[in-house]
Amino acid sequence: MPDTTRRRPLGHLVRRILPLAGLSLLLSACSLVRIDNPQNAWDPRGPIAERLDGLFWMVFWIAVGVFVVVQGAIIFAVVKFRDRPGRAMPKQVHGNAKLEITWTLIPALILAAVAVPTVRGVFDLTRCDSGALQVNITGHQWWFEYDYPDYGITTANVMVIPVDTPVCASMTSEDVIHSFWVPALNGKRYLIPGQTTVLPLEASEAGEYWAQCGEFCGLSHALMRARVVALPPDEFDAWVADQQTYPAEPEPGTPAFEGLQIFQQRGCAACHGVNYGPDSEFTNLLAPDAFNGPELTKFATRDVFAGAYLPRDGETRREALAAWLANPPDVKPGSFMPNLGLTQEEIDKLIEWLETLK
Ligand code: HEC
Ligand SMILES: [Cu+2]
Repeated sequence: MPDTTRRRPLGHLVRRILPLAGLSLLLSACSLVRIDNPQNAWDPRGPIAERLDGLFWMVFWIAVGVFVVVQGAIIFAVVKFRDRPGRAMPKQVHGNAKLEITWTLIPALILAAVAVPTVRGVFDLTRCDSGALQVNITGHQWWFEYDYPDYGITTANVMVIPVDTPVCASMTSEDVIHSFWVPALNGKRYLIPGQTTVLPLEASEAGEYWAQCGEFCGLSHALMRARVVALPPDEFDAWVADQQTYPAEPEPGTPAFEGLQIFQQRGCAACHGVNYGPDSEFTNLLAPDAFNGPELTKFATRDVFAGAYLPRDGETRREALAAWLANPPDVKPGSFMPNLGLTQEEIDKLIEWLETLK
């Protein structure tokens, strides 16, 4: 007979503790205390996202209640009716119509109660107020374009909105299905070629909100990011006024001027629009609709580019631009901006010029 009274070996203890320690580590990783994650869906910053968040927590606490009651009943039954020597079979309830109707009805009522605010929310959260600021969003592999039809502004990557103002995004895609997701402001919604979907957004605090394409859309899907910047109304008006101006033309003989010439000679203008205004001696360089890249007229006013992926952490804007112009598909796999085989000198001049576009 083995001696069962001897102390348990240390290995046994470790085997028991390790999974528990692992589990608590895992749980702390998704801890609610850590809300500095910029794409945290539990950190609403506007009335629409707050409503979603409220729905989530309502369902969560109802589920917690159900869990506690059901698990409690199971544990109670397991302990109370456990098999013991000499114990008779407990009373059986199978076929008890009253009981079965009760425990079918209770979950049905709970689900109905959850359904009312949920279904109402589903419709409300995809409908715009009539007075909302209109922004048209077009998805491209792999960046978002924003048009403000009321202001005649076209921009990319950074969507600027006024704080405390309902915004209505009308969205479509030029290529494949994308999805626009700003967790702090609303849930995600598809951008579908040939269709228009609608996503209301509203920020109640000024700030920068991170967004991400939420639908796998090809090689650089994970690098298809965006920023939503919410500004106080006066700063928003100033932004609009600034975006409506044309950039200053570069002085002939400067590196920036040569950069503009390289832009024209190297075929960049086939994909990118740059507009110096109707009175400019430079031709209006607006790109054709087909296969277009981001509008560059106000490029230097955007602090992130290439789908809000650049500059990367620890990289200056110039370093990021140099890496991008040298070999875009190397920076963003599959990028539809080709490697144009630019020399370092051309890249430097192009950067000088690009930074005048404000
Ligand atoms: C065949 C089309 C095409 C050509 C030619 C092209 N680009 Fe691009 N460019 C793109 C596309 C598409 C993107 C967006 C890529 C992404 O973010 O995935 C882009 C992005 C950029 C960006 C970042 C803009 C932003 O706001 O995100 C800059 C700057 C840029 N291109 C400059 C140039 C310059 C300078 C040239 C010429 C040397 C050039 N491009 C030639 C298609 C093109
Ligand atoms: Cu996408």
